[in-house]
Amino acid sequence: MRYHIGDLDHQKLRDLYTGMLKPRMIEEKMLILLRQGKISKWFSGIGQEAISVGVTQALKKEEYILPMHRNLGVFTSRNIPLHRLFAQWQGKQSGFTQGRDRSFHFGTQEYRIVGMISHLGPQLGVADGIALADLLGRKKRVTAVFTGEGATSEGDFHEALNIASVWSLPVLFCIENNGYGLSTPTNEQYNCENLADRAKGYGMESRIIDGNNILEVYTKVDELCKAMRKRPRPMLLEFKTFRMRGHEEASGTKYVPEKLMSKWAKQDPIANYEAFLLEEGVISQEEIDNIKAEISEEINENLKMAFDEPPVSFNETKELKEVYQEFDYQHIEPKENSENIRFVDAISQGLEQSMFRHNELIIMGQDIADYGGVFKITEGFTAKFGKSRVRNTPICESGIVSTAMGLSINGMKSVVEMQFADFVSSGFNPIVNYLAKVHYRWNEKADVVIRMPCGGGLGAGPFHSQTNEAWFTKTPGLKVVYPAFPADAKGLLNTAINDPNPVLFFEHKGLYRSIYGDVPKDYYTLPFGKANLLRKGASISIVTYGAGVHWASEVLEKHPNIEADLVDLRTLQPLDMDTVYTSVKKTGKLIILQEDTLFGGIASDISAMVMEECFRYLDAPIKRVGSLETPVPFAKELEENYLPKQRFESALLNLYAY
Ligand SMILES: Cc1ncc(C[n+]2csc(CCOP(=O)(O)OP(=O)(O)O)c2C)c(N)n1
Ligand SMILES: [Mg+2]
Repeated sequence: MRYHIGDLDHQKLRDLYTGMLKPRMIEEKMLILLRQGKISKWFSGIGQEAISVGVTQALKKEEYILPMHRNLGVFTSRNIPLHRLFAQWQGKQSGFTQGRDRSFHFGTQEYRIVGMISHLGPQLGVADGIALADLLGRKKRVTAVFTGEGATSEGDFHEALNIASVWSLPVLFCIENNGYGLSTPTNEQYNCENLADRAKGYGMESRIIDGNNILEVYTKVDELCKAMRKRPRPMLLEFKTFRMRGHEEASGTKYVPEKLMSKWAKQDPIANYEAFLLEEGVISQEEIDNIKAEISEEINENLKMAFDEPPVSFNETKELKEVYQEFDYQHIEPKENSENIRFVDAISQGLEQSMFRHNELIIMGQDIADYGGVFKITEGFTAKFGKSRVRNTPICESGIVSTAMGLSINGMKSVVEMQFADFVSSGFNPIVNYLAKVHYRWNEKADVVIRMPCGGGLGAGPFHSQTNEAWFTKTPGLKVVYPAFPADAKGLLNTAINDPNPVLFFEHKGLYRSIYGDVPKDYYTLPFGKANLLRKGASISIVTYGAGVHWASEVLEKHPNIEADLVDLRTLQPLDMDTVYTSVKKTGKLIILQEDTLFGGIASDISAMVMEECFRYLDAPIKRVGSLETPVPFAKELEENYLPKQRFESALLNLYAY
């Protein structure tokens, strides 16, 4: 291995050595503990330390870094107290997730580290968002993100690189090519010579770096970071290295040819560098021994602290509470001066007034800039807020939701417009795994609103008509809003944007231009978790939301003799069950109407909860009405019969007569 000192002084040369030694010695200790059954899983980065340490030391401490599962050297280079790391691995309170997540699955704002989720790929888009926030804030900072070569096969990798290139984001994409993804060798993973070559296809620069040579890693990354801070742009780095141990310790390395192993063993980043430093007289054997003794003592002391800490205790209230970031709702009363506008205008107005109110808010979506979005909700916005805050995105929902997550981590708010709610399936993973879980895991907020133009009745077929709220009401950590009237839509959207938690905001397309209402002109907010009792009647309770509210109202107009409570839920998470219980206790009969197919929808849960809470008040079985258990059909005749409106009318009459 050839080392070029360049203009690095002795202190720096020694820092790089100590920097690599620490994670190596921690790992060696962990392997012993693993054999003694004192810790569980371990993902080893032995042999790859030069990458984590070289990259982290080249960054400034205020610059974010997003490591993966083999990057212990990132954490140690940011000087995290070791007892906290050990406590994290043991699931203890003084770790970073209070026992809620394992190993390196955590982040810490204090050390500007954003840890991975198991799904690997979303990490890359999160780096885009962090870098975008820095870019918009003119901070002249670089964000570094790691991936293994295996995870470069994920769509998220391609989406993140493309976004970074199109938006000139200063992201250092670091591929650690260690020869294997679990048991899969590189030739079964991709079919090009160097992964760095892919950069050309995204219109970005790249470098191939010897990942086992600490001086090469540090000097090249340092030079590139300086250039990227000056002229923001992404960079793809392929570090050639090798995974010297099993994917995780227990799985072994049987499938790795011995020749390959011994070839790479000779290129150990620490042994070679140590020999070089000794030869150059930069360090003496005595100094090395002292450094090792110091690190060893630090490890042992900190391990003792972690082992001495008692296991975490369970407190149900606390567990449930910390799924969400606390939100101090500020009620801003609607003023008198209203105008009669459409549902679509009310959303546009809420969005516009929120943009004026929050300088840190940006909107992202397909065709939303000058074109104004397919439903024209952001028409005219670029003239008012500029294209840096109203951003057209490439077609890559997963990458953009991850970017929104990164913006939030770096202090911004965002609204992401799904062109149609159906397309959220392409961004599903970061929503349910990253945004939803991040507060519970490491106390970080996901200040993101995802706007969801949804619903049927427009002859738009199976891929432009779904109302998929049940995909999200199922997942703890998300809030789900589903207004039925223009004034509610505006006030609830404003609240969604103020709320630091991730909110799925459903907007029924069928209501956009058909429903008018008086909407206060000025900015105002409405609280989540408060249903609206639209009509009062003593004999039956109708609970619904979205388009269902209008269908139920029409049916009630047709049958003025039916004395019904009509409850518009308005938000599904949080869900106002008190209003439902109060109504059912009064009427003794409940019918729940949802537009979604019936099975597994929210109507079923409401029914179950009412059964548990109000059984002795019920005079009849609870009735649920929803769409047919088929995809949403296109032809008018089929769709009319798919949707539950007609079935609702007969079900209501039946239950009323029960
Ligand atoms: C979406 C997803 N699919 C599969 C896995 C299981 N898995 C975890 S790590 C891994 C291999 C990753 O290989 P690579 O990206 O090369 O990283 P390395 O472990 O070599 O550092 C696999 C298959 C996962 N965590 N997430
Ligand atoms: Mg790999």
